[in-house]
Amino acid sequence: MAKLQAVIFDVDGTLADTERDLHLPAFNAAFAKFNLPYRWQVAEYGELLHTAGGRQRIAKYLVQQRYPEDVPATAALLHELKTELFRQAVATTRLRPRRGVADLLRSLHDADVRLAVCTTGRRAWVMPLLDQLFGPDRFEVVVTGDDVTELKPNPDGYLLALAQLGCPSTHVVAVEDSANGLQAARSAQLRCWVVTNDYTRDQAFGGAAGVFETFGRDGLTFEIIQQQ
Ligand code: XBP
Ligand code: MG
Repeated sequence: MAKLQAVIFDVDGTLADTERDLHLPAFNAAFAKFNLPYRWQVAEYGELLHTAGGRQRIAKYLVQQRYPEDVPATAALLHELKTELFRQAVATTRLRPRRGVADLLRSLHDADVRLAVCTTGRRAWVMPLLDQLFGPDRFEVVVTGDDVTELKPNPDGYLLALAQLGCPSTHVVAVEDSANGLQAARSAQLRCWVVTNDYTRDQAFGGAAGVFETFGRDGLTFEIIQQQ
């Protein structure tokens, strides 16, 4: 088996459970500040999450709601506001990684396996979130939704992360939480381990190297990833 050289982690839902309690309230706060009547509910947001990218998610919703004004321009403004509100939430909330993630990162680092991130999220909040969760500069490469035109399930983010790592895809694995993320990693010719969460548990994960509900003893571990 090829020696594992790097692991590329997804952020939302994988490194931390950020969607229900952080992203969702930020979207609703942006709607409220715009005096729009929209308020996404927890279950409804699970469906909306099938659209990667907050701006794209808002635009699709505005179209569904037959919003009468300029949808692309309004979605962009709403998403800029949401991104700032989310950045503020990250700065003022005590956040924790998913259980088992910190140990996994430590084991990979101790085994000289390089760490990278590939997320759809915006860099403005991704960097402070990663710093708060894991300390500064824990990830050698961080690819965000700002760095590519096409978002997951398109593979461009993972292809850029591989290029910046300078590693062949045969020596790198991805860790994701969603079908969108798995498809993006697989399209970049990456083996991909999936750790689900409440929002993604019922999605289809064909082609995954393995699907777990957690990290750590009963779930995805360093030993399992090492076996490649
Ligand atoms: C999940 C996403 C993101 C977040 C919201 O990203 O699809 O859009 O839901 O973040 P990941 P933005 O690839 O890390 O799972 O509003 O910044 O897009
Ligand atoms: Mg995710």
